Amino acid sequence: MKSLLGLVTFAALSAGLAAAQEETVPGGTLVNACPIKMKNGGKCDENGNCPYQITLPPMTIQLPKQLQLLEKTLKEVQNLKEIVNNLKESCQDCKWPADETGKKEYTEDPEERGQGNQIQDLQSKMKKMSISLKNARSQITNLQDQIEKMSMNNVNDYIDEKMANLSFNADKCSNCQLKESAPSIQLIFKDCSDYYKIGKRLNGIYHVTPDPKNKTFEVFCDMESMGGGWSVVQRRMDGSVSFNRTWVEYKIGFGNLSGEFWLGNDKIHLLSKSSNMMLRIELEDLKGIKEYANYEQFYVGNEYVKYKLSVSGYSGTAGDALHFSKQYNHDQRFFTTPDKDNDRYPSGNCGAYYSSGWWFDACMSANLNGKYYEKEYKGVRNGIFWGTWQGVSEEQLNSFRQTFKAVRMMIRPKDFSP
Ligand SMILES: [Ca+2]
Repeated sequence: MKSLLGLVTFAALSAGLAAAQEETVPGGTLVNACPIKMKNGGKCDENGNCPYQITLPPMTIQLPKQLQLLEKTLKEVQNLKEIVNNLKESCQDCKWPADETGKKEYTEDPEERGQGNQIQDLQSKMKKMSISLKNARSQITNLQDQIEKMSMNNVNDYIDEKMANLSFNADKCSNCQLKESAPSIQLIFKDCSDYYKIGKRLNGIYHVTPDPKNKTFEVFCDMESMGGGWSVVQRRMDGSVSFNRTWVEYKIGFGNLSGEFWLGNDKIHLLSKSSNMMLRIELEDLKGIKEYANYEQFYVGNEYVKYKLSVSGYSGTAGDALHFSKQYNHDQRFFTTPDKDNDRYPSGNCGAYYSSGWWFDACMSANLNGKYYEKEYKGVRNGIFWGTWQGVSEEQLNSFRQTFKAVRMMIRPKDFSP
């Protein structure tokens, strides 16, 4: 009974295998398709029932076509897994765009949480940066306001100062021509020519402010000679004032504006800086001969450049003694006083030798601040000197020295027209 069952089972299995083989190998011939061997496998019992042994050949099971898809799918799944892993890895390194508005929603995924933290850090940094930017912007605005206020204050101060100056002048000159002859109100009087422009025609002392950043000071104005409007910077007329002075005295000025004086290097600097100035030098010798020298351009630097002289564009009758020769040239020379040697004479101080403060070369062809002699003199030529004056070149060592009764230096804007 058992053997029969076994046979039936075998037959079914065999048939199934054959069917499967037939199906997977269409059109193929199956030679010895199933070489199954069955034989007696031991001793038989009393009833004659013998054990059977079945030998099966190595088995290859062909699966249905559809099952192939499984493998494909598996591969695809594997690939997908790899891609996802790669994506995850690359996403950990990736940088999120710094966008304030693009807020990311956070999940419980630890990896995503890590990325979320990074974004949070970035966002807080962005926030801080934008706050400090805003602060900087408001600070800049404040500063701008302050600058505007400051400049406005300066202008106001300046106007106040001018108004005070004006009213001071108006009070002082209640009898002068200011009120009746002022065709227009002018706040700034940089030099004498500005007073001339408002109708001032009297010689005298006026207050000028060539540089609003510096103080107003007095200057003697010649409103009558050569068209007027002249600011006088030096005058010699009677020898009442010594010009043998120190650096500081020449710096601030000395003498009497109504008589003999040196206006002061600081003031001369400011006046010559305020406009393009021309210089006029007038000389009168003991015989009463009058000559003049005009220079189209005149400028004196400040104390830091030792009041360096720039002078050019000569015309006149007295000769160009300031540019006498290559050897004697006062243009582009520094100011020297007996106590401050800025000259080009290496063996000594020209100012000390000639008792004067002047733009000495090594040493001079002109010196309008020399000693005032009332008559011709002998010896060291330390008197007022103008090297191109008639007769000077014929002077012998022991002959009398030429000198001057009156000298003055005055300046006026080059573009001034009376
Ligand atoms: Ca020297």
